[in-house]
Amino acid sequence: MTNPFPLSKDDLLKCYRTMRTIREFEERLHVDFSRGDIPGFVHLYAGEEAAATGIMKHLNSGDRIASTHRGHGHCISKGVDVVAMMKEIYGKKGGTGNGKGGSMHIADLSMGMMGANGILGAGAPLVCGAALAAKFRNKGEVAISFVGDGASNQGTFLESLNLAAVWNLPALFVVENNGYAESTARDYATAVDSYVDRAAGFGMPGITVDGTDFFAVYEAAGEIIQRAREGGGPSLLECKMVRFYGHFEGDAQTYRATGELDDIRANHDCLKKFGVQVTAAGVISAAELQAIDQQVLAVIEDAVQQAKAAPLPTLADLTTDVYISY
Ligand SMILES: Cc1ncc(C[n+]2csc(CCOP(=O)(O)OP(=O)(O)O)c2C)c(N)n1
Ligand SMILES: [Mg+2]
Repeated sequence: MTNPFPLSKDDLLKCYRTMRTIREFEERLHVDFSRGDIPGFVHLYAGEEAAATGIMKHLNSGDRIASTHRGHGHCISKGVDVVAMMKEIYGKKGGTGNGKGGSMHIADLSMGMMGANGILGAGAPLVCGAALAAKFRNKGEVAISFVGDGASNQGTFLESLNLAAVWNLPALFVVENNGYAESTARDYATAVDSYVDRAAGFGMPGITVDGTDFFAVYEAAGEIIQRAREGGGPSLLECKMVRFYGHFEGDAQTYRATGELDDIRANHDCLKKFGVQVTAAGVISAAELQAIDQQVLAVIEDAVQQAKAAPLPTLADLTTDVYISY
């Protein structure tokens, strides 16, 4: 049997495991949040896994990313520990921010994950800084900013595109276009249809891909990341995608069309698509995928149990982790 894919079987299994880990992490948060177990606010990445995984597969720990309010998928695919993430979301000690940040402030600088961000468009200027540092270090590292379709209209994002182009930075700007900003449809609030056109307005290449197709994302991201590593400058990648849940947990989603969510799950599930592609090609069996599904469920259950058992931060913890010493 020949493998028609651009990745080895071992790598394909790893990517499937990453996508499945994101999915089960989010499915579990959905349940636990509705039970009232989780404090604060949670925005789920379920449905969008192929984008983060297809892009991050090209990155090393020296490459940096800046994430969004919907950041769990970016964190997991960049290699942040799921137990530390779960503890953080549960507001417990031992979390990535010792339980003081929650879902929208997960960061792990040791993995090049500069942070989720509750401020729309705030990651893009950070990525210009990280990419400028990478350019000076001259080791071929890149920095990637993720924004939603809504955040792509923020001034910070547009200024960052310009700055990255002017400075010819090894930066990549990923627009995760899931069609909505909260309840506002993308087409209602964004002047151009094509992000490729928008990229051209800043003098950089742009590519639009089906963000629910892992291989389409992997291929497009590979091309522009390689270009950035070789000094070719920044690019924009639009991933058209779907979100399985509401804007935030608790969103009644009255703005969705009738049948929209059923259609998304039935016809635009990136994990199902990946499964069909690799099994139809005879590279991976359904049993191999199911074995990973079972293993991932156990990993997530263990993360939740560890998070529940971990202590809450104390009053004294309020004054720690405030400043960083270099
Ligand atoms: C600067 C700023 N303005 C407004 C908000 C409130 N807000 C949070 S998420 C969101 C919608 C974001 O939509 P999009 O960028 O498409 O990302 P998605 O939620 O679809 O992943 C808004 C308006 C914010 N957090 N920051
Ligand atoms: Mg959106």
